[in-house]
Order: sequence, then structure tokens, then C-alpha cells
Amino acid sequence: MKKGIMLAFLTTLLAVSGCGKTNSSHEHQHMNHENMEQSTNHEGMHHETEGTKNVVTQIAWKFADTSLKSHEPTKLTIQVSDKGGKPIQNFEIQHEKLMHLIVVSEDLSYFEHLHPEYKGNGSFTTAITFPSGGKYKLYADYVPKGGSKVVKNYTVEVQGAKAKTVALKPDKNLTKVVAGKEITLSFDKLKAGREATLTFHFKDKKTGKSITNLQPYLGAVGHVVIIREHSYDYLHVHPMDEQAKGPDAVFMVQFPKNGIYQIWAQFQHEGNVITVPFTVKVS
Ligand SMILES: [Cu+2]
Repeated sequence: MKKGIMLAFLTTLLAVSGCGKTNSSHEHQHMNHENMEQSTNHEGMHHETEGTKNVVTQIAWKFADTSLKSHEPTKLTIQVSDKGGKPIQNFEIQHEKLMHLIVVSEDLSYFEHLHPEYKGNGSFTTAITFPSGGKYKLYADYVPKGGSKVVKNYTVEVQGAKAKTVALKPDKNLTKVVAGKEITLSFDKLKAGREATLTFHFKDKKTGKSITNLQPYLGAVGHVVIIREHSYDYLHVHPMDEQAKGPDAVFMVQFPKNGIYQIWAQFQHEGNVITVPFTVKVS
């Protein structure tokens, strides 16, 4: 494990010195930022993350409503500050946005991917509506200017009728049908601490023909978010070949531990964004 962290750290240094502002390339290295984040900063919320060039940020989560109720939109403000509490002014664009916000329910059955609007002075806002009562995990994903990628998480409790909790079970059938498309996920053995290749293959459900005109979504063929059951480790991985159009979209990932992971893969086809969920077991 130690070795893994060191390796990730080294790769991070290389990635930062190598690609600077252009976040659209060097996907592989970005994934390693992620792993470093996971290895050193599980809880996110009150921990500070060492970035390069000492860009250390902290984050405050504020809801407009003191009590959150399901089905009622509320406004979330995310304030990003430096170690001393001074607002961070500038952020790098990563995948076309300054901040990505992922919202999941405690049982990982619900997933939403939002892009809070930057209001200046380190402050981001978004409207957010929770579909049912219960706990939710929020992940803010951003890059302070001159620093490296940061992921902070936060847990909220929402009032209202709870949805039935579904226990996660690894998928036996790795083919899903979403919006008339058949998406098949394939991989070799998934082992903790080992790099794995996730390949998503696209077919038209009706005709059985390969789909070769996937559109860029946030500047790449697709985006994959992966969260581990119970511990809520967060992995945001990106494609090996961003320009791919199908029928295959290939992603590299390193699962930090064994256990059950929920995957949400997002793609765009014919103007619509689709989210394809998979549950996998890593041994
Ligand atoms: Cu995003």
C-alpha cells in the first residue's frame, strides 16, 4: 500500500509538471491524483489536502434551508478557502467545468452529477433537490489554480419518506439497456491495488449494430464515477482515449481496497446524456 501511495505521489508530480493547465490530456495521471486523494484523505470533509505548490484548501458546505426536505429544492453554497480561511479565487477548468458535484444516496442507488456555478470569491452555488428522505453523500471535485485535484465529501440528512434501501449486489449480467442502447462492461479480474481496464461496449438494442457515434460529454467520450460501499471511497476516472466514439470506451482504474463498488458511467449519444450503473466486486 505504501508503495502504491508513493507511486501515485510521484506520478502526480510528473502529471503536474508535465501538463500544467491542460487538464484535457494525461488522463492516466489524473486517475492517480484521485488515488492519492483516496489513500490520504478518506473523510475529506474536515481534512485538508496537500496540493502541489502548497495549495491547501478547505471547504464549507452551507444550505439555504436549515432542515432539508425531500422533493423541496434548496440552495447549496460551497465555499472554498485556503488554510487561513481566505477565499480561493481561481480554479482550473477540468473537463469543461470549475467544479463537479456528485450526489449519491447512502445505499448508492441514487446518483446525480451537478456543476455548481462559480460566483467568485471561492463561492459555488447550485440548486439541489433530494428525491427522498435519508442520508446522502456529496462530493465536490475541483482544482485550485496551481494545485492538484481535490475531492471533498460531506454527508447530509434529508427529512421525508425514505426510499426502500437496496443492498448492493455485484452484477451477474454486465449488459445493461439504457435509452435503447445495450452497454456491456468487461474487465479482467478486479484486484485491490492493481490497475484494471474497464471497457464499455455500445450496441443499438433494436438493430444489434455497434454504436460508433458517441459524442463528447464534458470534453471526453465518457465519465466514470466509482464509489465503494460503506467507506464511500470515491474514484473519478476518465477514458484512455478521450476522442473515442465507440463502440468501445476504455477506462483505467485502480481500486484502492477490496469490496463492492458502484460504478456510474456517463456518456452522450444523439444529444442525450445517459447514466449506466454497474455493481462490481473487487477481491
Ligand atoms: Cu462534472
